[in-house]
Amino acid sequence: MGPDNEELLFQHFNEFLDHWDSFILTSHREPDADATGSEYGLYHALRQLNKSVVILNSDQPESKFTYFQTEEVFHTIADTWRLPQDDFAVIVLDTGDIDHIGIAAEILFPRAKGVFFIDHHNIGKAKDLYPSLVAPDRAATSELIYEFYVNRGLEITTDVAFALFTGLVFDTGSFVYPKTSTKTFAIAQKLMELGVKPKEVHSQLYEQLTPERLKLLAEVQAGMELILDDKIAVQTVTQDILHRTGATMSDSDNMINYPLKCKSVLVSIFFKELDKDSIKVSLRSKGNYDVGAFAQMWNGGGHSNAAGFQSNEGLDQLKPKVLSKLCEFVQKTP
Ligand SMILES: [Mn+2]
Repeated sequence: MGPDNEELLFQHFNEFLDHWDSFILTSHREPDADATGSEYGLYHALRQLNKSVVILNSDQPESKFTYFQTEEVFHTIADTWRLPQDDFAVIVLDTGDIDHIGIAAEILFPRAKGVFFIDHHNIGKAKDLYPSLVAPDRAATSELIYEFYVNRGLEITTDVAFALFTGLVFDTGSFVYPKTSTKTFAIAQKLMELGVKPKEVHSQLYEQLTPERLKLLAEVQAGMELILDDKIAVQTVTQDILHRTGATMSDSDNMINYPLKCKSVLVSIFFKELDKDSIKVSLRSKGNYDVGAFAQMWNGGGHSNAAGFQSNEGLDQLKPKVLSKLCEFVQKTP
């Protein structure tokens, strides 16, 4: 997308803003650092433009994604009393897919007088249905919000600079993912000039692990097995391990992804013992190893590279059965 085209999109957005006095900002479920950074940025931009504005997401963001806020602005759709009494329009940030918004879409869309999407993803059908500012060549939605401040000549406070910088760092994997551009670095420079300390942002995002989670990680990885010529990685969390480490089951989130960093690993499987006869099994894969189809065989579901199922069998009975089927399944995949 050329810059001229982007300018036109900003013009559409400005026209949209002119129509309403009251706005609700929302984003995808489990809002991440780019979702919250761009929401926080746009919230303050619209306040400067004398608009009334509320942020209502389906889920409360993790605190590491909102550390930059100096006032409480992130609310969930459960706080419906915050819905404006008068007409309002909705601005959706950081997703182009209505299905990713969650319950907020079901409650907000029927009541909204207008809906506008601001996003940087290549996918999502919303741009065919609603007016939008979608720039797939941009590394983060936070970049677009920065450009909006420039476009309207608004003042970027240090808090907002931190928020937008956090979005940039997160969505670019600390300035290395493919969409990281010279524009990204130029924006990062401006935000630093406004007072952002990159080390502080990095520390808030990536150095907040609890000791319990670190101990859990050590135990889970110590128990990891590689089977089928190192093609399948198997990890397990038992109630015993949780007791020993003081961690909770949610502390094991994302640990399934780590083995995929290994060249030879094609499928990562993770067993969670919720209790003695309730086991949750998650699967992740690379390439054409369709773990969604595998999960369906066990009455579960998901996507081709991320899926799962649940069983009422004990870990000792279930695990060998699942692993032998999984080996067959991987061997059969062309
Ligand atoms: Mn994003």
